[in-house]
Amino acid sequence: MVFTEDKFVRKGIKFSYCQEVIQSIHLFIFSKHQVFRIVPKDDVQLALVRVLEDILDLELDFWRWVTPVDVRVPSHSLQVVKTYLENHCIKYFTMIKDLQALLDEEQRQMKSIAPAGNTDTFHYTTYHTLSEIYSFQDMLVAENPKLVSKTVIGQSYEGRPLNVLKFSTGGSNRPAIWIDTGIHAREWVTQASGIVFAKKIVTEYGTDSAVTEILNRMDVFLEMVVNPDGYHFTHTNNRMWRKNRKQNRGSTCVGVDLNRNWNAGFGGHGSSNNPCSEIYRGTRAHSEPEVKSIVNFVRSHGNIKAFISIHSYSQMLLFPYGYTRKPAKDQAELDQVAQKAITALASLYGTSYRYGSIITTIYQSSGGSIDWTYNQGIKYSYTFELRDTGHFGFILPANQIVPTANETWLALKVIMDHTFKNPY
Ligand code: 0X9
Ligand code: ZN
Repeated sequence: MVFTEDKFVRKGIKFSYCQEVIQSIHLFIFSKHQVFRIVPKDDVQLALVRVLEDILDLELDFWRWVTPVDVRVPSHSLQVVKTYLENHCIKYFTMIKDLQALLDEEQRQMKSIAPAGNTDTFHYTTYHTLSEIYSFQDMLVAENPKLVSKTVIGQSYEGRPLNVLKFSTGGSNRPAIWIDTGIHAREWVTQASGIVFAKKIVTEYGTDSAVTEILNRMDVFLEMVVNPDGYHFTHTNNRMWRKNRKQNRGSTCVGVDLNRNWNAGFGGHGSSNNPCSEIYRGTRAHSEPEVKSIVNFVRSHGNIKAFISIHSYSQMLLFPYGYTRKPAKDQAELDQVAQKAITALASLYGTSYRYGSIITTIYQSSGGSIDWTYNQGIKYSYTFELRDTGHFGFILPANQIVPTANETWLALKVIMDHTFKNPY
């Protein structure tokens, strides 16, 4: 029997208790789910691993599709998958022994912290709910009215506001840099890093010469939660959710992969037409409001010079293309800037990144955001895959948020500075 909040209140049971009960009814529990790292030795073995993806009963969740492949295996499938891999002599090991234990720790950490009243006391070292992020944005705007403003560029599928923070010291329609985080819901370190970047911009304006010079001539736009419905869902129902929450017609499977929905090689290899797939592209390019809102914004702004979209995990800095092997016409320059950016990133804590075009460095993927922006003429189009390389994967411990954001910020500044110094 499902109790409503109302019934509990009427029976005089404490609201906080009933909320917990209601949430647990819908919450996915990942007890004894394990994350395997599978290391196929050649393409034949890789193909054998990919076969597992089509056996729906196994309910596997691929965290990384390329070698080494990371996959979450529910407890009921552990034995079958192990036997299959062993029978085919495919090497694998367990990266995460009990996923739920990591999630419990993540929750414990989040709940141990009281909400902050301003952006100085805000807890940057923890993960936050969507409403906490929205209130962070409002606090930052209220505290820095001359520098920061909030633009709502549209509404998500479920009607949530798509907020973009604008950092500007004046002028009109100045050349601009776009940064987004959280297009994939479960990549929590990205939304958390977006918060840190926002605070850094306001503290470094006037104290850091590069940031000051850039902001004296250019604007910065930051969308911290591109996929708010998905993000909310990761907090309330399923921590491992990736897509948006579109109710797909003719299917019981929910969600479109917002990084397969752009009009750049839309429908090509590395995307799926199956609504149940994690890389489902949607019915047509820009069908999703979360994507269409950015498309409209970029088009109507008309003066965006760098577009940086931030994911996790794998520690990579990528540039176009993802849908074709054809090298981008600015490949040499993009490559050089990427190399400089990852060198700056590594200078802080030694974190090492790979870099290169999407298709040669990670995998072929069609309908991705930065391929579209690049084809629109935004030369400095980049994608990051933040920490780590798979030890914790999407469940990066909260104590790594600030170090991750700090090192990434150095790389972002290299790209921003290069954009500033190389007008086109
Ligand atoms: O597959 C993706 O969308 C990204 N990897 S993730 O594990 N974060 O999902 C890679 C993005 C690069 N591809 C394009 N921008 N086309
Ligand atoms: Zn992603």
